[in-house]
Amino acid sequence: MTDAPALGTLEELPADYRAAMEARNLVPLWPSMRAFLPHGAPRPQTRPTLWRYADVRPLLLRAGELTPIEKAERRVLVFSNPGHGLDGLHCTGTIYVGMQLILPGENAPSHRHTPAAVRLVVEGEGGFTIVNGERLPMERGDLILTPALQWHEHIHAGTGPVVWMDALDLPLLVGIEASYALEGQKQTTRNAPDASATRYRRAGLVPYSSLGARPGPYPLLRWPWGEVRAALEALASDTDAGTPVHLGYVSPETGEECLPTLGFSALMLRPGEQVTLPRDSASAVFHVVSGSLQADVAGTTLDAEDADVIAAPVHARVTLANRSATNPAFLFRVDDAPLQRKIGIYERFAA
Ligand code: 1HN
Repeated sequence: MTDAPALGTLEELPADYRAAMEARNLVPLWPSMRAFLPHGAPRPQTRPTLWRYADVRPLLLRAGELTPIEKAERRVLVFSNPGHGLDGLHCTGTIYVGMQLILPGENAPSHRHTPAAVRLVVEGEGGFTIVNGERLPMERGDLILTPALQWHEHIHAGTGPVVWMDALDLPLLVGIEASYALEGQKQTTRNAPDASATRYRRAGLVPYSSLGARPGPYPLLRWPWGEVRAALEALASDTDAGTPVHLGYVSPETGEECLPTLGFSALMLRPGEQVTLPRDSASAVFHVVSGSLQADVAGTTLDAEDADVIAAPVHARVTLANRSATNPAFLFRVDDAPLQRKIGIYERFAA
């Protein structure tokens, strides 16, 4: 790369010229050109950051005592990346992540909004989400989609706290000034709970009636963890040590990522295994489903356990090492690769 010449500064310009521009809502580009368009690589504000569930859980449970659901609508603690300022609700530049608590008998009311969301269930039994009338059970490790503008509400019919991780493309929607929500009535559930996971029970098999038909955008709404884990274990048996055991969540109808902006994948680290993920241009958030690992994210070392969350900036090199010599570790990853692919900027780097 050649060294580009330094560009002129604002201070070099005559005061009267600057004042004349300002009065007419004009700004010269060259003083800020390099900040908006750094040479060689992006300069992300996102910092490699770890949130420990051991820290989050007591604060989330206390929110359950302090703030009734009616006063919260969604009782969530947001994993706010300090590189963006805590009020920005950024986990990365495009990805919002928080953890949500619902207590027995509570109902987080029905609404829909332009940001797309997913839930990854962390703990508790008896919770369920209703998406457009479909009742979806929430069990630990399950991935549940609530795509853009789909009605959704959460209900807890069991005992004990239920906690899940929410990931949304909220920062993106805020960035394009398109974020808003509509409140709704309690949904009437169809008499076919978890229908999408029943119809699309197994990869490679689709309802016959869907063959040749134009696929609906979101045929499958829930991926039970037990099936994801079994698929990872099967893949591990056919993957060389040191090669990532990594599965992507896709639409069973199109084979494409299941949401337009965010991508979801699951990783297994075999006992004692260390893997370096192929470096790419996407930003990502890792959630430990179970296990104990050491992550190196763009040169920052972070030790993570069950339910901890790690933010990785765009273009980061990520190495993951299972700290257990006897147990596998499982991770769930959210990234913005689908968005980057759609706008033609997704890159995979050689190292
Ligand atoms: C939202 O609608 C949910 O539906 C969770 O559970 C977190 C964060 C920001 C904006 C909307 C939910 C959210 C959210």
